[in-house]
Amino acid sequence: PPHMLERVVHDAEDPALRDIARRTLALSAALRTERRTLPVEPPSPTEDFVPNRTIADAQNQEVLPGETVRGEGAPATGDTIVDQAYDWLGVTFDFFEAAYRRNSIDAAGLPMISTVHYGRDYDNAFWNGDQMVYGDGDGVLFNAFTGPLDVTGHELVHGITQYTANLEYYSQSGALNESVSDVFGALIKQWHLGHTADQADWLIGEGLLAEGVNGKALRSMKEPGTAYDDPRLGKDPQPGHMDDYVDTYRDNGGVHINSGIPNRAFYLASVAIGGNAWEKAGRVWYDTLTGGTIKTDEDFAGFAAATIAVATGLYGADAAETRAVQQAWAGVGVQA
Ligand code: ASN
Ligand code: ZN
Repeated sequence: PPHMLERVVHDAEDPALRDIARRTLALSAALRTERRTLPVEPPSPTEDFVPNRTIADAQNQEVLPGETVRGEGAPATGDTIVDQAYDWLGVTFDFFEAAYRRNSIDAAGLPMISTVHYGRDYDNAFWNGDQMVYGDGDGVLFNAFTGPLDVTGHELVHGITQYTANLEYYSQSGALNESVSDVFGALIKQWHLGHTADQADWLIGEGLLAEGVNGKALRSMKEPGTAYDDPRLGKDPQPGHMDDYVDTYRDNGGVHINSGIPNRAFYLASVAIGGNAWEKAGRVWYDTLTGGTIKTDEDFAGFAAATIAVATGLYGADAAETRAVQQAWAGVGVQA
């Protein structure tokens, strides 16, 4: 014990013995310091994740991936479509690192590939299982699909879903697949703009509709069904409540239609919780998507129950956050 060594240091006749005691005391003091400082050291590495982007040009053909025109770290090309695709992939990558410490699509730094100038007057963007693809739009109904940040976010999140919950792209699980792409697409935009849930517009694809089209965006998470109403496009077909659920064989069983219901549930939970939506509601949805507890053919009720279980684990059963998630699902008519 130290107090005995202390006595030896002061009282021992033999100078060699005093010296040994002094050194033993010094060593044990050093060890006590070590033991005290070890647990406060950060438990996990804090290395920065590094994106790996490739932008390819299909040169108005429907070919994939096309010619590589910009790789990671390469300077801007001067083609605003190419450079926009590159920049929005960077913001999307940074969002997942900053908000959820996820390293790219597969959480292991998967290279991100986007093909632009796909087809001629091509009015869509998609994830094909391996990469993102963007049309230039026809300029009459749609502008270029590389324009809105949340469209890039939406397509990349199809990749994240593929590597995690792998929600089947049909019926309710397909609408959930569509919805989580909209949820994180919206959150990426909110994070980039520094908008709280209250400040956000909750629109998907704002700026995508060409001039002269009667509408404000592709979808509205706040008010599904109100994004556009144009003679050429028709009216936004999204419901925001189970009472208006659309039973159809089209669109893989209405995956882009009934996604309005879980979209609105996320919006309701976010505004009820308040603050930055990516922090709490987003964390609940992210952990639900990636946590391995939902089935590939999960329905709305099962997904809702999973979000409530995640919120309960994060915040507690009686927490305001958990009640907000429960009430959000009840608000769109989903019985969890
Ligand atoms: N833009 C659509 C989507 O990402 C394309 C599609 O339906 N495959 O869902
Ligand atoms: Zn989609």
